[in-house]
Amino acid sequence: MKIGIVCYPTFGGSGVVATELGKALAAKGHEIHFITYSQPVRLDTFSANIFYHEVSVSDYPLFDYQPYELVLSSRMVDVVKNEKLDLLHVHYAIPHASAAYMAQQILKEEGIHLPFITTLHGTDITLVGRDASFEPVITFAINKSNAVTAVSDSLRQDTYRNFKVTREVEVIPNFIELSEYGQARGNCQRQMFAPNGERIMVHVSNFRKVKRVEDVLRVFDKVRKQIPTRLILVGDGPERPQIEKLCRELNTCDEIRSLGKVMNPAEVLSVADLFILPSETESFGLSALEAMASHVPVISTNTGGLPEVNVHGYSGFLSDVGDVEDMARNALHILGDETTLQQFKANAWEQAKKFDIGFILPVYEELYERVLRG
Ligand code: GMT
Repeated sequence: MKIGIVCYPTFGGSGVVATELGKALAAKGHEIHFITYSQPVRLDTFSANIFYHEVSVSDYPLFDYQPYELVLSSRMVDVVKNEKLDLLHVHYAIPHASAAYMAQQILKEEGIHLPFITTLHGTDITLVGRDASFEPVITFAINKSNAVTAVSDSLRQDTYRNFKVTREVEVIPNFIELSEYGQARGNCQRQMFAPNGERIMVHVSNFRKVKRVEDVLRVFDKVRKQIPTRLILVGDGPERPQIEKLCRELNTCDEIRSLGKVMNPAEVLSVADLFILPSETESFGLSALEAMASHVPVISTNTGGLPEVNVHGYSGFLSDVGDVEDMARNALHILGDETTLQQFKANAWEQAKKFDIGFILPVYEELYERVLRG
């Protein structure tokens, strides 16, 4: 099949999932065309089956806001016609689903049938998309998609709850290429972060409010008072200054390493003992799955799709949003003795196996074939 993939090319989970999906489809012989405003960060391999088409918005002085969505639709039309694509798969509804609908209508005028599939990832439904400034367009674009998928059952339910969606939303969970994760990866070594054999906690996110990174620091502060532990922060975003301020207040800066945006978090995760994700809402929690694939148990909240990924008392623990006492208690239980830690590490890996791309890729292929059959 010739498939166009539209996504955010950034470090965010939706872009990572879209890129990894495209890479895996290309490896199976499909021709994949990424249509994005810059090279996707995880598009780091050469493949004869992968093509990249940049969406470039020119800066005309009339516009206070550049009409990206129109340029995207035009680019979709151009690529579909010239590369003879069979279908488009758009990741994150805003504005990709409505841009795809517009492209579909333009192509229809020219006698070209272009089905498109929309994958909902989370904040497009649970936060941003719910806003009245987006809601009617999102509802329309979801209903007009030829197929709609959500990355968890929780997100599927949120979609029905928040929007007047009249069509079926299928759940296809996120996935990982298990072989790309594991212990002792790249140049990363435990001694770099924990020179005296301390335990290592890791948090990976885009440092937006929804991630509650302050809770990471508060849990870490409680844990390090009982067990020598170091914290590695991976990622960057608007909450970073707030986090730096809090680590000074808690006097923990010397025990925290902030690595900023990291191209391959698997390397950092390979030296970790515990992952922490205290999000306010999380439709899936891809970073938690990446941790588990690296044999790292997860302390997370019980919100959104997280219970579908992290199994309470097995691959880690789930707590109510904001309950840092409970998260710290659970972290101390896991890190407290070597036998318990090794058991949770093994369980985390077992749980991650269920999301291996080998199981999920055929589900997407079957969906594409079904959509093409009409
Ligand atoms: O977590 C983010 O803020 C980024 C966002 C994205 O769209 O890139 O992540 C969402 O999609 C990921 C991939 O499907 C999910 O793993 C995340 O849980 C989801 N984020 C939220 O729901 C907050």
